[in-house]
Amino acid sequence: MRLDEELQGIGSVGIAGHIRPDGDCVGSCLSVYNYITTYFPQIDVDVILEPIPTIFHFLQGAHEIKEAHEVKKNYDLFLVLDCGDANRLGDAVAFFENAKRTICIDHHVSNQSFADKNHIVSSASSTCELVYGVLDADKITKEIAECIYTGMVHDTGVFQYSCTAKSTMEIAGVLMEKGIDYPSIIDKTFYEKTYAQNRILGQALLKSRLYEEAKCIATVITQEEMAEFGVLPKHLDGIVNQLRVTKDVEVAIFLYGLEEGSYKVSTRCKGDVVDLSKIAVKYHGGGHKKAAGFTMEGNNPWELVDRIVSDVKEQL
Ligand SMILES: [Mn+2]
Repeated sequence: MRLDEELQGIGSVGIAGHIRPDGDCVGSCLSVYNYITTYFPQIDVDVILEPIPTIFHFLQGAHEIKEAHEVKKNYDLFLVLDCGDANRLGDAVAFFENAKRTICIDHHVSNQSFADKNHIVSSASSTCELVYGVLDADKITKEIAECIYTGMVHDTGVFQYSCTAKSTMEIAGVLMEKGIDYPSIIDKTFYEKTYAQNRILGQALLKSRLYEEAKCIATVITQEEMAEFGVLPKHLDGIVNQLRVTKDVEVAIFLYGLEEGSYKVSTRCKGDVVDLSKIAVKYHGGGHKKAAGFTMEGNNPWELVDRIVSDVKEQL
């Protein structure tokens, strides 16, 4: 797929990614947005996402992102990036349904190719890596490079997870030559945490429990704890990864309270023994073999943990 070709004769483009946008979602949406505004100024283009984490506000176009309720339009072309199914678009799903034509670019293994045209590569490190492949490399500006690089950094855990391929490093190398401040992007968007975030991480680790002869680790953060520590759900990124690096642990499970009686579950694993995307699909979520998420209903989060652990046990 070449984006330049897909844009021929198109008057308006909407771009959206998944709810609770992460680095790859924001990076892929904004890289395409900046590419279109730079090289196709005649096209009317919008990015529609839920509010993005402030760490990504430095990216070009971040302040032009719209929320679904602000937009009343039908697009000629609607681009769905880093989103495994239409429901994960949240309120932006209406634009997807009303668009004349839709394209999905994604790397979620659970993606069922739900758009008119689909470019799905589940082995790709990130949607940003796939976006790089559909753009004209010579036209990637420093600002576009920052968006793509940020997404790659976040979905690879700074080029560490096994999804990181030779191509990932080669593309990152090309992006570095565009003059981006890569040490700062990594530090400011990936590693830097607020004092409150470090404290809630400490709380999560203190409460963690081991299961299945210490092959599984799980922890829970309730809504009450989030209020007590002064954090929001978006500040809990990184907790499940810290659980994952526990010595000898295969699977890490992290739950946090959403509204009453509902919990968001994030899971991570190390080896090839467990396929977490299968467990996520069972609970109507999605993701990858080694990183997946879903929502569960229940009043006792530790009982929910028991259910997930028994799902893991079936695969161990
Ligand atoms: Mn992604």
